[in-house]
Amino acid sequence: MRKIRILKVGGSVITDKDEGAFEKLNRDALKEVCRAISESWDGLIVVHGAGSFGHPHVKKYGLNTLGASKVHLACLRLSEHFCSTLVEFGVAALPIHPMTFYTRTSDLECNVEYITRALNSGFLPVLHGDVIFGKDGIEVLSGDDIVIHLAECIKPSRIGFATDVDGVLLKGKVVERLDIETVERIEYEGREKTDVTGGMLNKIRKVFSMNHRCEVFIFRGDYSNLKRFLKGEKVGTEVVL
Ligand code: IP8
Repeated sequence: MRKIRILKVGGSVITDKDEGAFEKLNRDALKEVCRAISESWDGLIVVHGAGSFGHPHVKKYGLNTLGASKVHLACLRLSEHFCSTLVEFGVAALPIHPMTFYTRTSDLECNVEYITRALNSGFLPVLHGDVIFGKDGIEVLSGDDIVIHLAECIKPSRIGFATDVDGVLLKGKVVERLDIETVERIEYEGREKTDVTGGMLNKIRKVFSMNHRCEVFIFRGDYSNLKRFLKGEKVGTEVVL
């Protein structure tokens, strides 16, 4: 059976997320990401974050219907940038927008069959962080949650999280193999004493909560690291499940 891989490209890789940035694309980084993907995308699913095309909008507009509309449209603009850059590199990118694809009643629900069909037809499915109809109204669905959900349904052989740091850092050094004991130590020592940020800790917790077992890597999303991940090599921090 063909091996499936899921790659999450953090919003901080392809957009400028600095304080005050509003819909600022990091065009050069996006091109490098798409160039790496174009060289090995068989059985690949891409999920990208919203970066400065989503988070500042939620803050500014809120999540009432008009706010959600504006947030969703900004997410669509980033998806359009991502997918059209992939197409420029010869990749048959198929944008899938969570607002019209996912809902949450108690759990997340979507038509997973559609994604496997897209893969089997030779498309590269591209999903992204978005707003969705949730349990009690509109809610934000992060790209990380999409990755975990798809992993449980589609059972990939490896998952990569391309971020703006070299991996999980402890005392300034990249942790090569991150097991649950190390995570518990980080939590025990308190994250103010480590350089593991709240966002990273959250991501790690989500990965460890997954039932599906596969290779998971967290690494800086530059061209050479992405190539290594897509070639099946070890890169950055390996999360040992
Ligand atoms: O950047 C967040 O997705 P993420 C989506 O993957 C919105 O966390 C709308 C802020």
